[in-house]
Amino acid sequence: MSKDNLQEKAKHILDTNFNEDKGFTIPCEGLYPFQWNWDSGFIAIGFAHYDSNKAKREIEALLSAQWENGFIPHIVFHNDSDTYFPGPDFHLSKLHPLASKSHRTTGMTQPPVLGFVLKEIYDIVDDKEDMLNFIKQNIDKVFFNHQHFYNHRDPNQEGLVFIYHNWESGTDNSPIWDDIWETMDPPNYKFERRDTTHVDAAQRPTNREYDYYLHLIEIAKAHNYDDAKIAELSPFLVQDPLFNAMLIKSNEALIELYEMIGDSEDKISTLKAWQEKAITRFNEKLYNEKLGGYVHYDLRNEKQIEHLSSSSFAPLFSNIPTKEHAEVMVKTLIKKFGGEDRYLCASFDPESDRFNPKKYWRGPIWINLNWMLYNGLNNYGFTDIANRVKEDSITLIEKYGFYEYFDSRKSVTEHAGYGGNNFSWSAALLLDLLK
Ligand code: 9WN
Repeated sequence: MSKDNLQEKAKHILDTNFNEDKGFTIPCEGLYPFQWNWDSGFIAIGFAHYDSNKAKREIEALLSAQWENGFIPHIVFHNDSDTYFPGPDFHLSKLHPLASKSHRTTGMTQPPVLGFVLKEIYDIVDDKEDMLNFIKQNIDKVFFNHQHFYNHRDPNQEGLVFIYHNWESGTDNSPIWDDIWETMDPPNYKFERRDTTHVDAAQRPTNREYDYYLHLIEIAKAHNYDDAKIAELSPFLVQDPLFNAMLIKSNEALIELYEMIGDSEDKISTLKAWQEKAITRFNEKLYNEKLGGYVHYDLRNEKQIEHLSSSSFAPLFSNIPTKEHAEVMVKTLIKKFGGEDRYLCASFDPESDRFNPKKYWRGPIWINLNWMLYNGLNNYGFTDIANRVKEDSITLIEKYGFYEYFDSRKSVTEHAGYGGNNFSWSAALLLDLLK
């Protein structure tokens, strides 16, 4: 497919998935029928390339469901749909006294991309004045969101925030969580999966995995989604390098934007203080010398989770590693993830016995992680390998279509685009890669 055709197809997907009435974009028809937090951020970047009004509406729709304490939820149920489980009646966000009064949402969040998304879309659009006005109207809401993280999700006040659910990580059934599941013994819940009516069950989590996912929510609900109680009681309490890298990248973007807006010295110095503490602690606590990359930290059991995944390289996007560590990370990436027989970048260590090339976050390639990796490698001047990540992403979409995830093995002869089709962020970020 020519570059023009690919771009037209990508725009068509985004426009089709956009809900004109409510002003947001579904990630994928049937499989994900609501507004998802970090999806919306990536989607807005795609829209900024050809329809800045939709980019703005996307962000406004997400922020319209911000809680009164600054929290931005992971799903906003603007609309009714019975094609997804668990829906609003399961999540019951209203249990939290400061939950949005206007929208039903979940009581968990997702990687905080909004800050850097505002900066990206500002850089993309032609009408800078118009976009800066939009940013002025919304930036304090994002700042408030970061403040909520540092006040409520960092019990040690060390600059790193926790997630209490694998769905907050965005990398839902990564093998990283397997050891945590071993510490839990939830009941066998009765529920009706909807995802496996849209997608081959072999590409999705197991029912037993859903028991863990639901159980974590039940614990949070039993305490009205109170962060302090969750920090005390949740068996899943993790400092995730991807999540924290997104927050740090967003802090950096907010500083740049507030500098452009002017008259924001207090917020800038608060952001700079968060940044310094966060980056220092991130490097002390999440870097793993033996593996040559960043890993997750299990805050409940006080230990690093020693596995490499695509999240291990996300800190490059946020300028967190030293130059020396970045060089080691690139060697790790090439050696473990980047053999000649593979497209970059598998979501989990292909040398691990937990690697599964077809199953959701247990191995396949995701375009949003590739997009970060591409930009991160470029940040540090590793342009050859950055271009390889970009070319691989384009090749996979050209070959298989705008799927949710892809097989990293070049040897596969059958169709190797998995999960949902016409997937919004694959389309949006392709537009950005082709710019
Ligand atoms: C749960 C929407 C979301 C993405 C996540 C991805 C998947 C949901 C699910 O879809 O998660 O949030 O039901 O599987 O893992 O990253 O935001 O695209």
